Amino acid sequence: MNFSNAIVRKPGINYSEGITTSGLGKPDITLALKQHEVYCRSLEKCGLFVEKLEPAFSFPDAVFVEDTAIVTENIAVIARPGDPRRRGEENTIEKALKKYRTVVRIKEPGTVDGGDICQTEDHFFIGISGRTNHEGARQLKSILSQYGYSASLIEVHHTLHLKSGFNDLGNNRLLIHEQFLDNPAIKNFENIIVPEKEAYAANVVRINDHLLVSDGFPETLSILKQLNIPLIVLDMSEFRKMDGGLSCLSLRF
Ligand code: CIR
Repeated sequence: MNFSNAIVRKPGINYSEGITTSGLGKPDITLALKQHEVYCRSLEKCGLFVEKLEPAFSFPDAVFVEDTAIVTENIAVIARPGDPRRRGEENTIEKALKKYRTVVRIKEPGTVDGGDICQTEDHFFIGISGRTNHEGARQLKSILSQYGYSASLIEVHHTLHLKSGFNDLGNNRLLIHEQFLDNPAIKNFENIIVPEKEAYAANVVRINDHLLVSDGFPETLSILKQLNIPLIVLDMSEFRKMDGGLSCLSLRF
């Protein structure tokens, strides 16, 4: 998969009022803005044109744009956030995506968060989680199949989203939490397991020739160094405080 564009959204001044279970304390907005800026520059380094949306002040979690849509080569699917506090964010992203793709929507009673969707080439893994329900997954699978993509469902029990613990590394490799290892849907992949104490580090983002990796997880870093993919290591401290990871800060297509 080759990407040329990204959409991101700057964190707003009320960013710390978003949803969190992390127990890591209140994020520092000045530092979050700096980390976001470095993140955007890294996307540019990977060859992407980065469109930066202004904060959406009614939605403190709106910086996590990944959750609002699933963008493929031919179609953008506007998600329907699983947490009612985030519902409405998807409308603000629809406007931005319409410039690039035809858009279709996930409809009630379906719910889908983009963080539950992991693409590997022409296949999509759809996490069934506290945010994405079976009806949302059914609708998404049906839309994707009309555009030539296959999909399989993966139950997510221990994390917020599928991609909190399950990510594509390219070349038929996945970086996963151990909980997913026995899943028959991934038996044909080379599965690299993230050490339990570094669980957060499983959320990596493959962009063209690079891999974005979170700073502060030395065991995972040394595993990833062996893959011979140029790594970009980023400090994510202020996004982790709000349960966010590297992938959720952008839509890439
Ligand atoms: C939420 O709970 O929805 C946000 N505070 C974090 C969303 C993180 N999104 C992602 O990992 N894709």
